[in-house]
Amino acid sequence: MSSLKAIIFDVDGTLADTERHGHRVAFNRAFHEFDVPWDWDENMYAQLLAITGGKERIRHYVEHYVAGEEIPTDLTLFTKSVHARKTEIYVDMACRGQILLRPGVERLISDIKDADVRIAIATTTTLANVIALFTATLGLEALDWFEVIGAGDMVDKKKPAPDIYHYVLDKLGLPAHSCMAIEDSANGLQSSLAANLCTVITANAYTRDDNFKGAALVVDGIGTPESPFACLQGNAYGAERVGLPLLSKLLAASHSTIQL
Ligand code: XBP
Ligand code: MG
Repeated sequence: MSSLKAIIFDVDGTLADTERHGHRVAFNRAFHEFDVPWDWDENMYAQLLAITGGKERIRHYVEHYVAGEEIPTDLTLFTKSVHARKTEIYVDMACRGQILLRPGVERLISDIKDADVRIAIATTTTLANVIALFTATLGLEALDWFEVIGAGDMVDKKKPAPDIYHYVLDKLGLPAHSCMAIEDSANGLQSSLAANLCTVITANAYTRDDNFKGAALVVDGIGTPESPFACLQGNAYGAERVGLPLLSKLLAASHSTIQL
């Protein structure tokens, strides 16, 4: 079994808390502009997060919560149009610095880069959102740090299907057993596990109660020197932050479990 060669990050909920004050707000603004009386509050949005992908989420909402004259006549066209506007709004919010990276993320990415371990992205969100977030938070040069960015509609089936991880592994040219995934949700974990990736979960308020069976470790964040992570499931080997030493130990442990 090989050592750790690449780390594949999810974006939404993992690298940044994008959902509550980012995507949710952008969806609602787009609905308002399109003159539909829909407003997703935090509780409704928590339920809708079970559906990954913005277009898929809008369609699901219309099919399950909207009735009568409020149902758009051409749902596919409506969904596409309102989602395109939602993306513009989200990109604008990210460019204005309204969406921040989670604590410890910048340090972790910098450590991985310095150690010559490869970095990639596997996300359900639209590529433009990822570019805007990284450029605004890490700077334009950060786009070069991510060797592969697998995003949105680049694959047919979004998470929890493994397609986006297969896509990224294929582009990296690496086998799953030499890579690790960092995720925040049950949908993300199902996706990475189905691609045979050893996975660490950095949970957040929306996903804390998800089922994380099969994760190598579940913590409540990357952790910083001032604010170490809380370990929610698994063996953190005494570490207080997610870093390369811990990730390497977890990958090695996953190999020995497979061999048993
Ligand atoms: C993230 C998502 C995304 C965003 C919206 O899931 O489900 O759909 O909420 O993005 P994950 P778009 O973190 O598991 O990748 O509107 O651009 O689709
Ligand atoms: Mg996520």
